[in-house]
Amino acid sequence: VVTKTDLKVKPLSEVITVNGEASQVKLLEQFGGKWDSFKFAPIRESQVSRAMTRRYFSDLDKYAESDIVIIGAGSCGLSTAYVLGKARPDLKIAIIEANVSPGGGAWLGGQLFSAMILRKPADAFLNDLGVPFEEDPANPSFVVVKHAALLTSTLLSRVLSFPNIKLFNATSVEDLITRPAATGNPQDTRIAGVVTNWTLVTLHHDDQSCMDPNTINAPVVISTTGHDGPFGAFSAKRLVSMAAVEKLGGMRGLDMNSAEDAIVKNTREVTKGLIIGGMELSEIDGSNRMGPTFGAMVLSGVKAAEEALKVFDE
Ligand code: AHZ
Repeated sequence: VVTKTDLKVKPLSEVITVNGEASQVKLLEQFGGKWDSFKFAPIRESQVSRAMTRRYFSDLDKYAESDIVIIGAGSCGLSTAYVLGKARPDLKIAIIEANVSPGGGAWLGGQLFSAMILRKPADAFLNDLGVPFEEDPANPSFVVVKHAALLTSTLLSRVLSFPNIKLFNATSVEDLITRPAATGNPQDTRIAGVVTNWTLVTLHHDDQSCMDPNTINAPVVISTTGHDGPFGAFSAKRLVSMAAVEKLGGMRGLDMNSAEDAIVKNTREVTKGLIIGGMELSEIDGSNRMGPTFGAMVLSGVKAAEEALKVFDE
């Protein structure tokens, strides 16, 4: 812990240990002990506004026609984006996340606990991503990441670094864009994109007059909005209300063994143009929940990416 007194009597470089990080040492060489003459480069406020808004609106313009839209940036949606970003740098991929903070339920391992459990063979995903984990000698069937936030923050930073992926957070998918089937059968309806709005607007449709949404067209939409709840299972429920799916299976009780296998194996194109993965799928299929084990979420992301790539590899 660095105290004010320490800083007065010693140069920063002597007080802070930096675990041998060269870049940090250089920062200390650059700034350490020179705070009296410290000054940021000058700025005008409007430059900040323009730098942000120009980029945001240019992204809205660019991604209005996307190749893939991922709904939800939880553990499944982010894993899907990671695999797609690595496999196909040529595709334009938009992620729409209702929350300000992406990550869904993956900032904790479960309840209020920090460690995250992933059943094997999901350790292969961690190795690919470069996230360290421990083996648990008493429990050889799973591995442990010391803090769920380590997995989530690493996934996020990798996903956000891909130049072909744009995350629109604080933005909700309010509806799906549809194209009628030649058969006239609603179950053959094709999904052709998403209807979006800023989440704060979405939350106020009941007490404000009409605030029309925005749209993104895409030949492939991947929905990973989690199980039912205030925000969850969005596309699953919408498919039922538009008669593209007859009725929801409804998520069943907790059974780790059957739940994780089922979610990974059944991650698929549920309706033409719409792949569903992660816990949202349990609402379609009536499969069990698994509780706080995340192997199925990351591997459902791998399967969702594989399903999506079939469309572009054809
Ligand atoms: O904010 C939601 C969350 O970040 C987002 N989302 C939901 N509806 C949306 C909408 N538009 C945009 N209409 C939306 N975003 O989707 C994300 C879902 O993340 P999640 O962590 O809830 O779902 P997941 O399937 O990736 O992971 C599930 C983790 C669970 S739940 C569970 C159990 O209950 O047994 N076990 C596990 C491992």
